Amino acid sequence: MAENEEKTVCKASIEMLKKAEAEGMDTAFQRVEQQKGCAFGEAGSCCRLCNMGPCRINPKKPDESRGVCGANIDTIVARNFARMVAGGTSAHSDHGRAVAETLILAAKGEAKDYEIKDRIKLLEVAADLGVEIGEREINDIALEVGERCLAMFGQQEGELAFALRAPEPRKEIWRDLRVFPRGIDREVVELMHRTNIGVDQDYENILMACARCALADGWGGSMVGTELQDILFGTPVPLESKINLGVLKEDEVNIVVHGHEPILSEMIVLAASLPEMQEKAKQVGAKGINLAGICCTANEILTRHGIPIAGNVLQQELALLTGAVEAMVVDVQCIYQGIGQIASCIHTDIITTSPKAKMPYARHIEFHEDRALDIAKEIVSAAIENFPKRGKVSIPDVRESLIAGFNHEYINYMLGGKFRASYRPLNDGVIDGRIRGVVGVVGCNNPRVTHDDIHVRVTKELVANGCLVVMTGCAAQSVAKTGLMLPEVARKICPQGLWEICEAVGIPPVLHCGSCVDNSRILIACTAMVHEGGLGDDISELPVAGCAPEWMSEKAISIGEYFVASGVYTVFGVKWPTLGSKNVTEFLFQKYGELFKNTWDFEPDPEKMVGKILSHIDNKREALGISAKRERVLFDMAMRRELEV
Ligand code: SF4
Ligand code: MSK
Repeated sequence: MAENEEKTVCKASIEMLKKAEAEGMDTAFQRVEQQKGCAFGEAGSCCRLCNMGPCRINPKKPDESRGVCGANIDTIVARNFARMVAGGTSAHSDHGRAVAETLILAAKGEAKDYEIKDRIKLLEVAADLGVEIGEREINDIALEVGERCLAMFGQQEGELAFALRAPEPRKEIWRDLRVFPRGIDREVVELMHRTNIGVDQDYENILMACARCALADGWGGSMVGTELQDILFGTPVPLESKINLGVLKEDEVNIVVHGHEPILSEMIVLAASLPEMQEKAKQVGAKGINLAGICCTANEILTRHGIPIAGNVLQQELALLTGAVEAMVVDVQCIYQGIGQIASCIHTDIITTSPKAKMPYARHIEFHEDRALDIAKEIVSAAIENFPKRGKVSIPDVRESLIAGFNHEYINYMLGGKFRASYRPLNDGVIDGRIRGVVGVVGCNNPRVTHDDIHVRVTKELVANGCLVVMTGCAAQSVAKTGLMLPEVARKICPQGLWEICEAVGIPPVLHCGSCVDNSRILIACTAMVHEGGLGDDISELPVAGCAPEWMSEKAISIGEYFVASGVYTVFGVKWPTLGSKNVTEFLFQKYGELFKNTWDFEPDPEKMVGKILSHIDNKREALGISAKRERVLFDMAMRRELEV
């Protein structure tokens, strides 16, 4: 059995894992050791799409067998990959749909607790969608924007409106390849249909449909989610907060919100701040109410309100083991069933809120937008009532500061100022070599690799080699825990050109850009770099890359797929789900390069991953005629120690 120090590099998590061991509690870190996996499943060569199966093809002898229906290994592997894309797209997009529905209710006055917080963004989105502005009331405009966005889900033909924001050459590629996304739901349904038994049996055709579906996520469902959340809850601006289990408080009622949709968490933030709720907490002996987040919902309320983060996805069970959480309030996605079992042994209430996501050992308080604040108050009250039932508490004294809340709008503003907002300084920094390239490091944690370790190593090496790093999701939280999201680290770790820019603008070299759906912000930022000029005519020409070093969710595959189809070279770590088929893997890793001008890649070793990203960026710089020869900075132990927190 692995030592706790091999399971995670996060000190707070190590402390909690020791506690779990001492108390005989089970977490993902232990369960992963019992689940050894299956070679066929890992290769993507196991099919259970119909009741004649399951059928398994040995990837070492792919020509020796076929499925009962005659499916070969290429078809099976491609179909499994496609279903991951469809699953990921559906999750992001259903989230986006919920936000569109809330905006419509708010605009009609039927969700009285929500209001339009960012009117400028509403007008910008309205203009992009061709919604008339004129002298109309703000709620009329919001209603039409919400309805137009909602209609994107059921759209049957034509081109998704937000995808029209992409650079012209990119749109031409999509049109030529016939992968321009039509409607969001249509692409998901079609991909699920194609991968039924006896439908699409041409792996290349399936993989092209994957691109179309994923584009409906990045430039559709996820973008609807991000844009409308900004309109409803405000576009984030940089603010300071704290992260790690040490943000929980021994003398306050701790409520942890976990999941993805800020429709719920925004109301919990409001309810917890009400004087009546604070007073209620005092009546049960607590000093107040302390709200913290886990996973992406944490990123949403961090970037809009500065609410601290208790941890990333692999810390959800560990947060409960502190014994200090009165309620963990969950909605959808990335919520481990294991939290229910832990909660059943302690005083914590797991409160499910979505009719789409119920779980054993949980209490269900269903959330409805038309009574949002009242329901949020009910949830906060339930947590307060739990406070006197607390047993022994042990909160790791580990927390770190971070600055979060960067996005396309703020980059524009911070570089160009209010009156000449522009990407010009960013593009100039890239062109003159002070910024070598821009890399998105995104995705989940996965207990199959040491928790947080690869995120941190990859990110440190990228910034040490002159790259500006933009992060989302749980990856962002891994790195924030090490203090890398503070402006003062720039001079310590970055080459001179990059730290000069960071200091001049007052930013860290690693920018926290939000949650999983906010990867759509990175698409917009890439498009803005193209439009600014000097770095080519298409996203594929930019010296940029993406990676997900510790990914686990289908959503990560969908994100990677839309990044690649949008022209961004993207490397994933841990394991790669198509290795059972040489043809499928080559299509994604090579043929996509001819078609989409950049490819997927797989590299579990963090140093090699950074090497691949840097050589890709340098090749792009050379193609643009802006290359400058430079040595790779390898991160040695002394440098690692210097940045230890
Ligand atoms: Fe087997 Fe074909 Fe059915 Fe898949 S679809 S389980 S390969 S018979
Ligand atoms: S929460 S999808 S574990 S990033 Fe978005 Fe984290 Fe991955 Fe879930």
